[in-house]
Amino acid sequence: MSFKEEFNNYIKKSVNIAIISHITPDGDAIASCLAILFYIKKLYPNKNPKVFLESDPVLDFNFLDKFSEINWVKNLADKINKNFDTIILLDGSENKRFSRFHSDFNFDDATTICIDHHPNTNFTYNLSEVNPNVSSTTQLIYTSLYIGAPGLISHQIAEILLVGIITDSGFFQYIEGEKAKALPISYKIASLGKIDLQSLVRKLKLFTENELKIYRTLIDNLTFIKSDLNDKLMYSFLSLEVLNQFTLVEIENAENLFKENILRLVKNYNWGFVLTPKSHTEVSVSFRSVKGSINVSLLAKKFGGGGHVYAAACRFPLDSTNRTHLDIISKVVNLILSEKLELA
Ligand SMILES: [Mn+2]
Repeated sequence: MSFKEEFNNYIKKSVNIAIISHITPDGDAIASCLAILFYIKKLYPNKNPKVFLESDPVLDFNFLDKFSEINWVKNLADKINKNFDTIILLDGSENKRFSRFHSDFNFDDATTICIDHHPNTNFTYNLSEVNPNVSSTTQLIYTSLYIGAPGLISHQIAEILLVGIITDSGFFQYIEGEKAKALPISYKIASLGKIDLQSLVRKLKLFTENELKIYRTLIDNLTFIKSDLNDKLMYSFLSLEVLNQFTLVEIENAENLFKENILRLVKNYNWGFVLTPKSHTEVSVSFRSVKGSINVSLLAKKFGGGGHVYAAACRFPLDSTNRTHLDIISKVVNLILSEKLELA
C-alpha cells in the first residue's frame, strides 16, 4: 500500500486529529501543518483536525489561508494527550523537537503519523514518510499526498505549499542534487495556483521596524577577527536588554536577517557566529560557514550543541560560570584562536 493510501485509511478511522510541528516554527513547519489541515478538511469534511504549535504566534505568515486556525500553546503535551485519536507530527522525527514538555507526551492510545525531511533513524511512529533528500517537509506533503489530484491545488493551498518550499530551501539556495526538484515542483504548483512569485517572495521577506532596529544593533556590534590558525571570522551579539524591548519572535527574525545577509556574505570572511538571548537565563550561539571553511557542526558540538556542517548552534546558560554574554563570547573566541578547527 502506498503512503497516501495508508495515510487516508488512518484518517478515515479517526475523528479527532492533532497536527503538530516543531518548536520555534519556521515557514516549513507552519506551511506543513496548514497543508495537512487543508488536505483533511477538503477530503474528509466530517473529521475534526486541529493544528497546535508550542510557540508565540509567528505572525510573519498570517497572510496564509487558515493561519487563524492555528492554536498557539504554551504546553503541547497538556493539549494533545488523550484528546486525539491521531497525532500527525511534521518536520521533525523526535518527540523532543515538538515540545519542551515532550517527556509528558502520552500517545499510547493514539495513532502517530510522521512526515519529515530531517535525517533520522530513531523513530517509532505508526506511519512515517521520511526523506532527507527533499528540501522541505511541505514538498514531501505535496509529492506524497497532493500529486495526482491537481484539482486540490487552489490558489490558497498553492501559496501555502510554496511558502514551505521557498523558506526551507533558503529561497532556492540550498538545493544541491536531488533537492533541486524543488524547482520544477515549485513551477508546477505556482502555475496550478496562479501564484505571482515576486509578490509572494516580497511578503516573505518583509520585516518590521522593530526587526530593523535589532538588526542595526547586530551590525553595530559586529566584530572582525583574524585568526592565525583558522579562517578569518566575524561575530556579533545582542545583550539581555533586548528582551525588555522586543519579542522573541522579533529577535529571531532580526537574527535570521543578520545570518542571511551578513554572516556568510562579507568578502574574505567565510564564517562566524551570532549570540542572542533566548531568555534572561539562556543565550544561543548560532554559527554559519561556507563551503571549504570551518565545519561549524563540530565546533557547536564542543559546546554541547549540534547542527549541520555549515549551520549549527549551541546554547549556554547564564549562571556563575557564564555571568554575561561577553564571558561566553570570549570563551568561544578563545577556543577559535587557540585550536585549529576542522574544515568542512
Ligand atoms: Mn523543514
